[in-house]
Amino acid sequence: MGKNLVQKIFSSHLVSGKLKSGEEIAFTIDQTLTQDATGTMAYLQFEAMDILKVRTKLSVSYVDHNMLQTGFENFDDHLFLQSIAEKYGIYFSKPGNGICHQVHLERFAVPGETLLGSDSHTPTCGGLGMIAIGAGGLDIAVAMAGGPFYVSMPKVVLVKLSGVLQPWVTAKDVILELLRRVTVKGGVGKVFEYGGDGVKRLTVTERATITNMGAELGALTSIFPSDAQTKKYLKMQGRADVWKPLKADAGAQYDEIIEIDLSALEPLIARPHSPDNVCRVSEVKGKKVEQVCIGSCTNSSYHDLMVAAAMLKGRKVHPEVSLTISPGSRQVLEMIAKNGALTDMICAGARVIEVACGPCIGMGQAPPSGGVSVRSFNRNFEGRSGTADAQVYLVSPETAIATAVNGVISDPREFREPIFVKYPKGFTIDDTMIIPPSPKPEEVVIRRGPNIKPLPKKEPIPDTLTGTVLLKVGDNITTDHIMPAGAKVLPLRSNIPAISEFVFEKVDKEFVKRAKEKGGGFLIGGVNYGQGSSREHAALAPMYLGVKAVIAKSFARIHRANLINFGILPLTFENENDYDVIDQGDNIELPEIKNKLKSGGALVINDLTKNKKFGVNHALTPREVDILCAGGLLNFQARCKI
Ligand code: MIC
Ligand code: SF4
Repeated sequence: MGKNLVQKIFSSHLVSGKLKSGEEIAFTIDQTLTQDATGTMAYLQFEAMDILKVRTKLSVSYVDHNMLQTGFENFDDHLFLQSIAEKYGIYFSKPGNGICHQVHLERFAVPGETLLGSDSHTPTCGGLGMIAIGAGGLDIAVAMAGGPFYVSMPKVVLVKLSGVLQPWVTAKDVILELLRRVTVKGGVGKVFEYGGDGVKRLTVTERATITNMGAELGALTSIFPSDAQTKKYLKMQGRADVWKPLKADAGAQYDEIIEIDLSALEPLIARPHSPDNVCRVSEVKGKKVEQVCIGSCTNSSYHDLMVAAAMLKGRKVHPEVSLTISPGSRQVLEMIAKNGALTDMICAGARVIEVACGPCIGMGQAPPSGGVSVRSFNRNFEGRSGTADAQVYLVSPETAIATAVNGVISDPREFREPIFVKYPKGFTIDDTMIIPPSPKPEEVVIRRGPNIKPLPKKEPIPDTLTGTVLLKVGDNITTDHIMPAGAKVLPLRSNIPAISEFVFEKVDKEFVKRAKEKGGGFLIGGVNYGQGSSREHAALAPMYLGVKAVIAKSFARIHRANLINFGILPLTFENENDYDVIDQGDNIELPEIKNKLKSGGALVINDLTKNKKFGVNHALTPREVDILCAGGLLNFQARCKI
């Protein structure tokens, strides 16, 4: 029987398990990436493993998130990361070189290899034929130490593309269409493999926009074949030597097939406050906007910015709109600076901001109170922009620029004649902001600023867990709800005691006080609990506050793994109606938990306040049970050495 592309790459990297959906598999990791906001923790964890040099083919540490330096913390972290990279055999991409996913695609991605990154949008490199997966920092630390990555074998969905995108309809509209159909929880436990005749006309950067935002489907990853487009892109990056053809075998089997006719798509828009709240741009056009932002790891390629510049040439940004543009990499910025496109943007009145994540993670450019912000980004969760009552919409750069010029949400098809971007023969290549590891690692001294605090420790779980329900939340709670980001909180990523003060800040201001008074306890969640980012701080900080278990209707993959890695039990209701029975403030007990996890016995929760019992499931593999019983992955690793 023919293999699909996902099966091919998994089988060439398989360490254990069978490629049967739902079974736990372990596979080797060729490359890792970290970014600064998750990287400091990942490297503290790596240091704790006592290994002299990374054991991957390639590891890269990027600085792109914590770029505002309003205090010493972020710069200190950058220096820590640079010295760690020099010492342990890691390449260091300096602040200003670009957003990790964009730079990795340009300079490092290799078709057919595996990449694990401490950022949920790591699947971007799936656009170049890699199996690229986002995970918590601790999983990246283990991979850097040479350990395999464990995951439950996903279902493989073929997204069969046919037809051709019409003028002004873009790759962003393809992924928004998928989000409209599948929703933010529809991809959990799945990989989206793209195929069909429509694939061959999509460029690598268009493919990367689609795989990037596959993260919003909750998918493990997304992948495109490696073909003539891939070869062309790699050649333009001066890396033709790493190209190899890769595609599914004829007759390959899939668990599901989704068909999209590219010719039938229209410009789409995700309305507040979820990336799957999608409708046609034409349905909301005319709405007044205060801000438009172009950039983020979804849409900040050379192509995206050239289109934006061409649309702005000879025009002006609407007087009541603030337009920001943040290029995805220094390569892109340098090229648009040299060819004059940057001048067109500046003349039009755009605010050109740093090559970084910037407004996407609330690092500046918060919209005004109650303001409408239209962004070419991938997430529009409530409050993520830095303004609690802002209304954030997600669109293609084309729709965004049409909107910036008109001052109201606009359908780009009404703008003017289609624009064709002319490409030079090759991209401008200058890797001088990527610092290679030191040839004398023994001489490198790690620079540790005062904000970098040691990792908190967790004890093995006791036989019986008791405590109070500290908080009950609804469906689709994001990691931005649990552990907010933004300019104020992000500098505390290396300091768990300090960052813990902000847990659930935007959901319930009293949460931290309550958790401390009660000496920890439990959380109750709805479906898709913990969707969004890979930030392990959304598990680490609750762990620090004494959270013992989260009982939810279902979990997002990365967050579930992070909970386990930090010794917090992720449990699901056997009967979802019990969610309605249990309340915040109830005292509950999970008796003989350790025994039952080990022996496979049914887990029961005693709600002592309501005097009721109900069943909960865990779906933990034996390995995950051992990790939890040890009090988390670091304790577990220390016992069994990788
Ligand atoms: C995000 O887009 O939410 C982030 C910031 O890139 C996160 C990582 C983090 O919280 O540091 C992600 O997507 O994983
Ligand atoms: Fe950065 Fe935004 Fe991409 Fe996250 S989604 S990596 S914050 S640009």
